[in-house]
Parts: sequence; C-alpha cells; structure tokens
Amino acid sequence: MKGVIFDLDGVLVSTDELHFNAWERLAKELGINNFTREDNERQRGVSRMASLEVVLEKGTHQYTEEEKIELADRKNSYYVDMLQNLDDSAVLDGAIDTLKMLNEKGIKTAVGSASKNAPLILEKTGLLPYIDKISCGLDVTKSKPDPEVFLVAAKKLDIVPEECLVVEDAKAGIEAAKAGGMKSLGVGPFNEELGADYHSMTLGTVNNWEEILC
Ligand code: B16
Ligand code: MG
Repeated sequence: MKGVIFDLDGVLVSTDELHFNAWERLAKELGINNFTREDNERQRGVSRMASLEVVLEKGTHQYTEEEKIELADRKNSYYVDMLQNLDDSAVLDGAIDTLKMLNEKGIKTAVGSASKNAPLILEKTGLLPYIDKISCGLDVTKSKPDPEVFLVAAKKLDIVPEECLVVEDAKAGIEAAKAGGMKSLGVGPFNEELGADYHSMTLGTVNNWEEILC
C-alpha cells in the first residue's frame, strides 16, 4: 500500500456525542421529543441532509427543500459552536501512533470524510500535521456508499485506488471503498459486521499492519 485514507468521525476522532446533542436540540425544537441514540447510530457516516431525514422521519410534518436546508444549517450552527471547544481528548485510541507509524514508513495519509467540518476538526484535535491531504464533504457531490470522497482522496495523494487502504467505521464507507477498488479496514463497535477485508476494535488494537500494508 502506498496510501491510507481514514474516515474521520469514529476512526480518528469521536464527535458522535456532539452530533447527537445538536440533532437532539433541533429535534426538540421541531416537537420531536423521542430522538434516540439508536436513531443517531443510523446517521453514522452519512451526509448532513440524509442525517436530517433520520430526524424528520420521527415527526409527521412535511418540509419543503428550502425549509430542510434551513434546518440542516441550524443543526450545523449548533454543532460548529460545540466544535470550538474540541481538543485532543476527542482523538480515538491508536490514531496518533498509527499516523506516526505511516509517516515514518513513507506511506501517504489522507482523510476521506463526509463532514464539511473535517478541516476544522483536524485543526482543533491537533491531527492536521500528520495528514497529507483532505477529501471531505466540501469536495464531493455524492455521499458514501458512492466512492467519490475516497477517489478524490486517492487523486489528491496521486496514488491509484488499488494502492490505497480505507479505514472506516460505517458500512456505507466500506461499501464506498469496495466500489472504488480499495482494500478496507473496519474499526469501531461494529467492526466485525462491516464486511471489510480486515477488522479491529480500534486503530490501537490492530496487530497485523505488516499484512494489511503489503
Ligand atoms: P457534517 P465521517 C460524518 O463524518 C459523520 O459520521 C456523520 O454523522 C455526519 O452526518 C457527516 O459526517 C456529515 O458531517 O454535518 O459535519 O458535514 O464519519 O464521514 O467522518
Ligand atoms: Mg465515520
């Protein structure tokens, strides 16, 4: 492998709780008082507009496209406010050591994230110096499971997809990696169910990097 493309939320950092709080606040404002963590689980790795649909499904009101954009913007403003206090405590187990190991081996690193806030999150958590390129929600029009965000990352790294490994915590992300012709490593609580080529609970518990990177 010449490059490793990391999904951001759930792989390198955890901002799940902040997403949950921001969506829950919006839901309450819309009179939806039963937005749960299970609903939030379905928003993992999916785009902002698709995440909004998960919230709106819980209510009965029909919104126009314009109204939906306002609602998504409102949730994002709550989320971005919370991101101002983000620091390196949000970095997940093994992330820094893995990035350092790859940097030392001369393997290029990129982020491939659905989030339009990826650059801010990387800056706030101190991960920016370890990342060669960022491909995020600002670069693409199609969200995972479409491979676009990972193909853009590979292109920015100037590496063919077949020489890139994708690390993901969401099923849609693993499907996107496969659709893009890339090998995948699944991490997180559902790592065994994601259908990835390799899996591990966290980046810190991977014990076969030699095999994965060959
Ligand atoms: P934003 P990832 C994803 O990040 C989150 O997992 C998902 O919950 C969120 O809806 C999506 O980013 C878009 O984020 O609203 O900040 O643009 O896992 O792809 O790094
Ligand atoms: Mg993720």
